[in-house]
Amino acid sequence: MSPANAPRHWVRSVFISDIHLGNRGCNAAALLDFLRDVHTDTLYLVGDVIDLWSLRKSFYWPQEHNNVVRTILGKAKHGTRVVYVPGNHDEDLREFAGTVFGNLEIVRDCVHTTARGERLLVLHGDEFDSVVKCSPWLAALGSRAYDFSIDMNRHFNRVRRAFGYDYWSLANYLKHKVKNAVNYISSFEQAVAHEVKRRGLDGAICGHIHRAEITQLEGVLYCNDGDWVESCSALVEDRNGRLGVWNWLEMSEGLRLAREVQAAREVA
Ligand SMILES: [Mn+2]
Repeated sequence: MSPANAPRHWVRSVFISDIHLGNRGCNAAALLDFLRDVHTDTLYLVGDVIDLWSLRKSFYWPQEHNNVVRTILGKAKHGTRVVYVPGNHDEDLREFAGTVFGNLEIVRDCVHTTARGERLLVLHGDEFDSVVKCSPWLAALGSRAYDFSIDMNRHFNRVRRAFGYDYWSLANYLKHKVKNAVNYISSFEQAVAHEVKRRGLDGAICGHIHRAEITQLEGVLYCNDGDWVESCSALVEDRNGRLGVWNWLEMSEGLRLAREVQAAREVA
């Protein structure tokens, strides 16, 4: 017999990103429900966990957002390895890459090895904004132009920030240019695939564009763990190394219905 509040899912790894704590759009309630229901050996926070840009504009920090932080730290305290890969909205934390606090470590990016032995690059994805902006002519120029453009993007955004401009955000751009979204998403995916091949890995797991997906392209695995603003999705690796996108709003609704059916059977 397990207690009623025990996690219902025991998995090997969980990847979540684009939580945007401190922003009114964050769906903290759904994330808390997910975190309580899922036990994982390793929890990867794949960037934009805390929305520092939004906090700087107007301070917003309700109790639920605090509870998310406390729940994650609580998991770390109880044995979950937590790996934090900062994104562009929590870019300030990139300075602390290499820091380890008990079970919590901050890294710029890292390689996750699945139970099946696939080596996957874990990174937020804003690194590719410049490539996506410049595509398709960049793709024609080839590999070195890609790498150069990624480097330039980092400097470009540092200068923009110094002058008080917002970071150019691919996710926001896509929302306002829905017509071209398909082209932009595919050039983002291509840029990720390029980086995976450059590093000699099997695939990548990223966030940033708020669109959960698992797909194979150019011979590598592309995974995106979605977001907790709209889709409320996570990328989950089960005990056997199988990866899946969990859409928590659908799953938790499904669980609730299953419990109701079970309860009705018990009454009948
Ligand atoms: Mn981002």
